[in-house]
Amino acid sequence: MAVLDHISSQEAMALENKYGAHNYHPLPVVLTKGEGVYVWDVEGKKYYDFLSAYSSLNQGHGHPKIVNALIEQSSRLTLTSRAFYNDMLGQYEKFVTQFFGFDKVLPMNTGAEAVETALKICRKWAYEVKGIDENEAEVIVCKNNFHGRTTTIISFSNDPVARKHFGPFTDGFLKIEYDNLKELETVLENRPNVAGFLVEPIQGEAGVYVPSEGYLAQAKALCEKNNVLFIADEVQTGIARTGRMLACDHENVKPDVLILGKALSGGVYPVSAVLASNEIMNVIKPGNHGSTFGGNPVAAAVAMAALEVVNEERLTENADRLGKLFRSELNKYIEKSTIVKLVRGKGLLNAIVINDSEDSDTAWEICLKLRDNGLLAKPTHGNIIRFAPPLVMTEEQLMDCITIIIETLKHFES
Ligand code: IF1
Repeated sequence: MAVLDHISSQEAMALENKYGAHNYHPLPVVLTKGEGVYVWDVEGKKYYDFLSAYSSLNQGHGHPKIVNALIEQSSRLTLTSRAFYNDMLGQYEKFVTQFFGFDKVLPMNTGAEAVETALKICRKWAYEVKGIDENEAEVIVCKNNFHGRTTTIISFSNDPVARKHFGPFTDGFLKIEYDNLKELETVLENRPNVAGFLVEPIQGEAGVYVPSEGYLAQAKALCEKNNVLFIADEVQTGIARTGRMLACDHENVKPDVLILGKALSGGVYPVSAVLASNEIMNVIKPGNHGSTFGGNPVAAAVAMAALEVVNEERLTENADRLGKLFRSELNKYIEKSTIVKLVRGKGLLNAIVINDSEDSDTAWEICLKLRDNGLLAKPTHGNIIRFAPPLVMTEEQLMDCITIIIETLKHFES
């Protein structure tokens, strides 16, 4: 089939609506090009991207260094499967483990696959190292978590839309309240078969919910005391997004098991990873786990380039500095606002809470108006709007975006 080189927004949306499964409700805008912090729709209108594909495009759209890595590697060798060695994987494994300070990495493709991988490693470690009886291992998770879409992962979600009619579910998960150390301590003390604690350092889907200061450090200490693995899902919060390389770095916490995805490839290619010590990772033996595409040479080349860009362009510092500016400018506006309750977040992972009922469509209407005014963002959980621009943004661009956001919000003030 010939691909049309021009198609209108209406035509593109009609095609998706007719031929695609209806598993999303996108903002009506059809994008065709991206560069840095900008994207363009098929009619040529330019926007600031304030979602960055859910924090995947930290390095910005079309970063030349990452795209070149993709082009060069894909014209030489794309895939070997893990049935054979390739000349890129080992180099990437050395690079990524040294970059994050772990002994070993297990490469996968999507965030959900990496979460599944971490859970399998944790269970196997529980039986073979910790000494829990077969099939008795439990993993603690938090209410309102988001870790992906597989059957096991939705088994411990409490989002009815994500779960309904997908059962039966996987056993072995204990749900506790997020940001509640007391409950974590109680469960750890009363359940001897707990093997791991899986946690998002900031809950993204729940509405960019930042836990109390000290939560991660104390949770890690409680896990250590009880010989339980602290498993950090940094798929969304990792790779400079929150103003540190990892969100756990804010509290100097080193997870036992680290899960990465999204911006590990700069949004260029699906690349995810699980990192851990030799003691933990060595429970995995040939045949226990794998993936056809996991650790392929293109992923290896792209991820190395994407991580180099983060350091070369000091994206961590930029996210930290611009994030503070963003929240302080918005807070000045919120003081006098009736439509916005608050802004929260860390680095350039932020959200505003709209002063309206959970089921109102105000946040959606605001996002439509933001789009008209040249900025793309998406509501989460009804009345919350997430703001996560690429980290390559300049201060001048951010100030321009703040003006757009504030001018848009003014339309909705009563
Ligand atoms: C969608 C949210 C973001 C994640 C964490 C694992 C995964 C994700 C912490 C799975 C994925 C996504 C997927 C996306 C929406 C999105 C999301 F709104 F649902 F919460 F980013 F904020 N761990 N998050 O956030 O990674 O398998 O998708 O690669 O469309 O479902 P994946």
